[in-house]
Amino acid sequence: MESGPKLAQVRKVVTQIPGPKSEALVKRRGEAVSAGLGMAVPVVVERAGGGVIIDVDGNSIIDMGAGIAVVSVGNSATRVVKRVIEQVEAFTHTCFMVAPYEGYIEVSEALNRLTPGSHKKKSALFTSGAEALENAVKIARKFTNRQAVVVFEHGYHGRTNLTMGMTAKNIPYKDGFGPFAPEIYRMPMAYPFRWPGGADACAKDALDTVIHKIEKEIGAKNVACIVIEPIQGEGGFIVPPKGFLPGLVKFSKDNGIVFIADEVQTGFARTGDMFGCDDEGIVPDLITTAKGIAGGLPLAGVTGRAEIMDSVHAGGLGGTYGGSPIACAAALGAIETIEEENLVDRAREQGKIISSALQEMKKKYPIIGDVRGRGAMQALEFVKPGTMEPNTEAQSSIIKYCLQKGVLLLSAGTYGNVIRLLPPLVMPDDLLKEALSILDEAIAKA
Ligand code: PLZ
Repeated sequence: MESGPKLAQVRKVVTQIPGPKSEALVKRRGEAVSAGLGMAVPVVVERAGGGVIIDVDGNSIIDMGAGIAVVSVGNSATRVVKRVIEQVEAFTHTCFMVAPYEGYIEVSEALNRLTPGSHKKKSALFTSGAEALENAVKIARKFTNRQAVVVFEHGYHGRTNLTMGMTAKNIPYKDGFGPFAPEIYRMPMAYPFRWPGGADACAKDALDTVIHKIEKEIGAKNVACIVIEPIQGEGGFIVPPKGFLPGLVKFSKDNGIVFIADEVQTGFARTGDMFGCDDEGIVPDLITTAKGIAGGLPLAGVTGRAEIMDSVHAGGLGGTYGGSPIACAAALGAIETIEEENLVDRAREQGKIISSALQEMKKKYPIIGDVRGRGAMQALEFVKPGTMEPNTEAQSSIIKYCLQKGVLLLSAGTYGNVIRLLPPLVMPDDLLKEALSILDEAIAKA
């Protein structure tokens, strides 16, 4: 492998985790950094490469979060590093709206080529996922000359004012931060595990309910866009049942509504397809991307039908840093890595290893209510045995146990009872299996 992990791909625990150096730095953090910032693990990073994180105490920790689905190509991936260095030496910034550069154009071409659908597409680049969502909504409103934005329960779209309003969960994202932007309507989500009428009825019932609510409560002709994650990320890796997304796409098309797929978390090979939409072959009008696009540098995109993307007046979109040349260079390195190293297939292979391990665990442990996801984006939902009651205690004790053993896991879910697996796609199989066996051990202990 040309773009390989530079650090030894091993788990190695040499101190208690967190170790003394991490503890000291976390203390300093507490003095210097706003208490408003969360911290999934109190472990301070010194280096990271491939599928491991080395902390300041010398522990080598298996990274099952990839910085929330960002470093899918691995941390400090060779092609990303090389292109970024070349770019930094050439120039660091001109602002694309002042004087353009090829990297931005090339990333846009790649997005137009890789995203679902063979129609004529165009792109615009931004810095964060939330900013991509903001702009997708701006574009949809301008194109349709309508205002209403339809989103879903358990959805997550960001922390800016508009995207906070679009995000479902109050704590920690919204509490006390209102007022939120108007004209945002939240619909029931097709969540098979918790659908009142049962998983089999979920797709049809949910679709009927959503359409009914849009027609009766908003009026379809007032809806600018429907925004949905093909698999909900922060909400707990909720996979809508087959038929739900195609039904929404059809309803959107029939009613002149812009269908926006938020692929910030699902995009770029994560789910075992290049995009989450590919699984059912749906073609969104607009698609938002970020995270996995650029191997850790801040970049985001909105890509979609040329006539929609071009409906905005010149100068209506932009930002000082959007599509920074350095982030674009990183994206070109990341996209090259994904394509040349077949990371889509790799996500599928990891997916097989993960789902067989998780299904085995589900048979053994009654606290596992549900196993779900696709490819390298899978999760466990914990319940109190024999009930549907969320088991948050189990979730947090399992995450703690794994961290002490040198495995970093991320939480998720509206009810705080989901553990999600998002390994870098370049992680070697043996390391992935080791992480899964420690997870198994942790669940047995819980
Ligand atoms: N849309 C689907 O997953 C970011 C949030 C981490 P930004 N998810 C991680 C946190 O707690 O802030 C996300 C996402 C989906 C949009 C976003 C927003 O992307 O790059 O964090 O703005």
